[in-house]
Amino acid sequence: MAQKINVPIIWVLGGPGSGKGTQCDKMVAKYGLTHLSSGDLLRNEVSSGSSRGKELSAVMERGELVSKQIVLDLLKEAMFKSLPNSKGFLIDGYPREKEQGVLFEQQIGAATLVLFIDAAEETLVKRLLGRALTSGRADDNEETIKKRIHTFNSNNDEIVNAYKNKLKRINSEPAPDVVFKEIEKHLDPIFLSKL
Ligand code: UP5
Ligand code: MG
Repeated sequence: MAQKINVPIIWVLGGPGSGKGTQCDKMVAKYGLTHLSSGDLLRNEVSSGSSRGKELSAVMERGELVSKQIVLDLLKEAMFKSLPNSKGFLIDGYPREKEQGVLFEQQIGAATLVLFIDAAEETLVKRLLGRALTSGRADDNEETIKKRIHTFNSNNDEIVNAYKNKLKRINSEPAPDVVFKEIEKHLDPIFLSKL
């Protein structure tokens, strides 16, 4: 790939319902970053009605992971499209397995920082069941939530271990504004230090 990403790339990891999207919205508001949610990119593909979208929706409703190359291609396309105007990227919900991280860094660029938004399993379930009342997401039901958590638990330790040098664990049990204060400690030095 000829083009290079010359702005910071932040991966935002965390279990389903941990608050990745909530915290990314806050980071966008404060730092003006480009937020790309892997799940949203996949849901857009599903709502396009394409035949690929139909396959994706079945996998997502089982709480499993879609093929690595599909997610990577969607991310790559979205990143290079917004690159001319971007101060930095928030890659939300990615990587979800170690190999996805390896491919991303080979094909797109190195992650500057990895944020792990962390909350207990009971908290994840409670939040997602709350969100289910209004989200309209096909995977916000008790059975799929269990499977999503299982998929997350099967892969996350390996990712945390592989990226421990640049990973910051953020306790996501408190209220969103309190969680964000923790995140600011890591992002201010990257984005507000050009004095
Ligand atoms: N909430 C948030 N923070 C709170 C706080 N601190 N205190 C109290 N409440 C809080 O938050 C969830 C709910 O909790 C909201 O109601 C919020 O108000 C409240 P949200 O910010 O939406 O959490 P988030 O972590 O973004 O949860 P999400 O459901 O989006 O996480 P998932 O990881 O499950 O979903 P995603 O969209 O990333 O992926 C969906 C599916 O896509 C996957 O299951 C998988 O099938 C597929 N996928 C792949 O296959 N490969 C990929 O690479 C990516 C996705
Ligand atoms: Mg989300």
